[in-house]
Amino acid sequence: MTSRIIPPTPTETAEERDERLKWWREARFGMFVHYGLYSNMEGIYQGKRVAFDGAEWYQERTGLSSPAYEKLTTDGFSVLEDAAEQWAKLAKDAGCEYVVLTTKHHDGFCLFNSDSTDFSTKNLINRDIVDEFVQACRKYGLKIGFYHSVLDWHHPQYDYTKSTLLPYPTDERARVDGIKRDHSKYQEYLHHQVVDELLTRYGKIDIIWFDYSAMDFDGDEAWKSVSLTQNVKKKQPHIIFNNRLYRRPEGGFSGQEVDDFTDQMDPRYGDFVTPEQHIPPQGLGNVDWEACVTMNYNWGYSKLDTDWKSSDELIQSLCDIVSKGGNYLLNIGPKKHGEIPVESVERMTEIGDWIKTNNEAIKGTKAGPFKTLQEWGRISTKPGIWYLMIFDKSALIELDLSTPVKDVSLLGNKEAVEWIGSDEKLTIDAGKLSESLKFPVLKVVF
Ligand code: JFZ
Repeated sequence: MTSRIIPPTPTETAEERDERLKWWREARFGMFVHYGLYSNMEGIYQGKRVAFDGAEWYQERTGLSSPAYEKLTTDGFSVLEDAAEQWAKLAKDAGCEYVVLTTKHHDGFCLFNSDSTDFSTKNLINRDIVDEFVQACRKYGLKIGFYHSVLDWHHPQYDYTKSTLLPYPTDERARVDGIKRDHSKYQEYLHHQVVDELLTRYGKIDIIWFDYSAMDFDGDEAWKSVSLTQNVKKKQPHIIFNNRLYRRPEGGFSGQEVDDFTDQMDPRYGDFVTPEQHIPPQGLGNVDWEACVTMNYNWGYSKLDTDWKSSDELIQSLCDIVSKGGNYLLNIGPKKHGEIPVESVERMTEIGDWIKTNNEAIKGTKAGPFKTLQEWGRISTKPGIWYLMIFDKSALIELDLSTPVKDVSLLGNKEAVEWIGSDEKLTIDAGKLSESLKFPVLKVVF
């Protein structure tokens, strides 16, 4: 490994950065879409579930070579005429403010028309799915995010030998062993696709979500990240980007005992950090973060993965993340033709129904006022306002105050709320709130 190049400090001022990140910080909720050739397999290989998770890593999970993978997954691949429209509409109904689509995943297959490869929907089915996606998002007033894998299992010059930690399909490894590769050719390809194609041809793009780097291969060495980032910013100065062009935290993106994003919590590496399948228990202080999460165990659709989280759990996760100052990027993995699994539609719709009533407690709010979490639920805040998002409707809520309360009301409901307030304490018996409400939200005004 050559010595790491520390990317230059961004030239924008703190105020400019705040302005650029404003909509994203207020949004709080977005939808992730994992769709690609692997979706055509629906997580099944030779009649069996290909793996517990990682249906989108189908090529790696099966060990198929690129030609074998291509042959199997392109067979019968077709996309519903209005697939992108369905994804965008669901995001809107769910109360999302933005959607992030996999323009290319690790298998290298492009959902867009590219000058530099035939491995795309354009060549296969004469469709530019990215274009359709962009149009659909604009129709529904959603901000647009492009996920783009910097790993590429298909490009002939992508040199997997440079990292022992980034995955590469086993048979592919055998197939190409001994072949000299020029990784700089791959870097050119990557830059061209991101800067000259994805960020040039589709108008204003709001987020670029790169994926991903390893401890032994990242940043400028791996992706020429300094010029890539500069050129991205030149094309789309307002764009917001994650930090996965740089190495991930020591413990991985998920489940680490301590949320060690310390060497990543720096604007030089990106605008936000990306805990994955994991909500940092104490939040991440002043760092912008977005937890990306699946509804079952897989990002790509997996027919036999029927272990769906309940809508209640997902709504509670949203409240939890918002109460800790993060964003929630909740995934759908459309089926082979782009149809959204009915389970995902149900859950997104139920979240949307809850948000319709309680939008005010989510959008534009900041983390709660207390370090210790409340057992009965979560709190988000705006200046002079606390939103108590109640999970346990039998709880007796007691909160320490530093300013006396002026008023307490129930979002989406006119019924009067009984509360007892002194200068130091607010007491509310949640058991007296209307029975029918799911996760009621009390608005406390100071
Ligand atoms: C990555 C992808 O591999 C995955 O398919 C999905 O797209 C997800 C959103 O992002 O997942 C990763 C990447 C790296 C690690 C874990 C999950 N890691 O290094 O711990």
